[in-house]
Amino acid sequence: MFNLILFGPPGSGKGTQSENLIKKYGLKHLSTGDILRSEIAGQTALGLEAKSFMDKGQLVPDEVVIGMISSALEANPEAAGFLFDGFPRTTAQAEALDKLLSLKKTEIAVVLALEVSEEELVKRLLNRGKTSGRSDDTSEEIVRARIVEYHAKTSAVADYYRQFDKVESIKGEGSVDEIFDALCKQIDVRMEEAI
Ligand code: B4P
Repeated sequence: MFNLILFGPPGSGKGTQSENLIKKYGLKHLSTGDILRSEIAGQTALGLEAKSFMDKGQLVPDEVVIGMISSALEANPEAAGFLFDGFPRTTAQAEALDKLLSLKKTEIAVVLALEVSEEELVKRLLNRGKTSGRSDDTSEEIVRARIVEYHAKTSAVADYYRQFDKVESIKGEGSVDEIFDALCKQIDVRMEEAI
């Protein structure tokens, strides 16, 4: 099994690149943002709780997203590997993920960290907000709150994986194709090592 984390601040291109990477490598895409938005669309109790945090640009509580990922892993026993997109976003989530994967006798092979300047992030998200219908992309105040939340709680996740030498930083500015090629190079190296 080959599992990777696509890491980076909101708007860094995680969702965009994940779509292409899962096709090339046959991995199962697990995006906590997508799962939460589908819970909101279905007006479930979980979705209603999550919406109150997402609309303010805050992270949803750890126990909610860890439970979601645990169920998703159980629901995909035949997967060749997982691409985690937008998860883990706190050190507690990273530790929980490591435990869940070790129960399945597997682990994270690599964390690919997309690096993008703050002004570019704000520009991309507000631009997407014009058409996406995502309420967290429409106001600059909420977009900036998400970036603050990233620095306060999420950037530490990269430090957590650095201690295991699993982080590769990738320049996340440039064309989608250029960034895709840079990501694939790193994945191919780690896949070679895993054989
Ligand atoms: P997510 O759904 O994960 O969304 P995101 O961080 O905003 O980034 P996304 O990956 O979708 O966007 P992308 O960079 O691809 O999270 C939303 C919210 O859910 C969070 O704020 C939080 O409240 C909650 N949540 C999710 N997971 C959680 C967790 N684990 N714990 C707690 N809470 C959680 O793309 C952005 C834009 O950039 C797009 O318009 C795209 O077209 C554009 N773009 C991409 N690549 C580009 C490039 N190279 N050049 C120019 N534009 C580009």
